[in-house]
Amino acid sequence: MSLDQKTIESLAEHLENAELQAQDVLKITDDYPDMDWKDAYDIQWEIRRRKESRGHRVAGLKMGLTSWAKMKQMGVETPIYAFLADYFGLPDGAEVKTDELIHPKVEAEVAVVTNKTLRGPGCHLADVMSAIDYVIPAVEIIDSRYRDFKFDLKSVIADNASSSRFVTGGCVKRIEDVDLKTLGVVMEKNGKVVEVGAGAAVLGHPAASVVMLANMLAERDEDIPAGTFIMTGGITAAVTVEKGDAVTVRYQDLGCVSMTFV
Ligand code: OOG
Ligand code: MG
Repeated sequence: MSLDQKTIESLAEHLENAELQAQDVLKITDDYPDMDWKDAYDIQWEIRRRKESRGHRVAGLKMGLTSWAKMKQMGVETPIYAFLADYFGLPDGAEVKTDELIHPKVEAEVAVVTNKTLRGPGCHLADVMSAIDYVIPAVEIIDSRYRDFKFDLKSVIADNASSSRFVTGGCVKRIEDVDLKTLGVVMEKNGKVVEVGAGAAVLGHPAASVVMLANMLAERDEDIPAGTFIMTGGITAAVTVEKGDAVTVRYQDLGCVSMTFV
């Protein structure tokens, strides 16, 4: 750890205010080039603590930068995790309030819901497969608080991995009725196909993303509680959206998730 507790708290406040006021900021490593990985996650966990202390609940967890398309787009090559606050969640067909966001992008993801505690280290694919109850189509709306969506890994971890909104929809299926690896997705913006992909883009299999999450959380002596909603990471590159845009993502055998930006 290279930052003291006071600095962790003030950086958490700084980044959370940027989120709440939809105001971009400079990446924090510009001012704190020596911060380490633990500092970065400490800031994220402090943002989580701040929200919970105001009565918000954690709606789930997410992994980010789990596909090559995302890593290449953002210029970083390590997956990261973050949390989802209750007010991030929107229903299918939602009107997303663009004025509450800085420069939103959408990502096609598959989410899962667990039914057992998952704890690393040493968590593996079979543990995760036997702990997933349901698969839910989900579209994440990310919104980096950093100017021009430019950051390095430590800055983006501290910024809760750009988490901002997510929309669930389509049909929920039991894990045994879905092949997560070959699951196809088609993203359309204003009626035109803009991205296509399959589940295997996420670390070879979306459940591998949950394996990694359990093992990363173990480094902080945390686990994934039973009943956790987990978004496994964008399958394709993220797509920029603006006020007036309509987005639909079609999931093979799982229906669609749609939203408009108002
Ligand atoms: C970081 C968040 C990435 C994903 O699914 O890969 C993410 C970012 O690209 O801003 O949520
Ligand atoms: Mg995402």
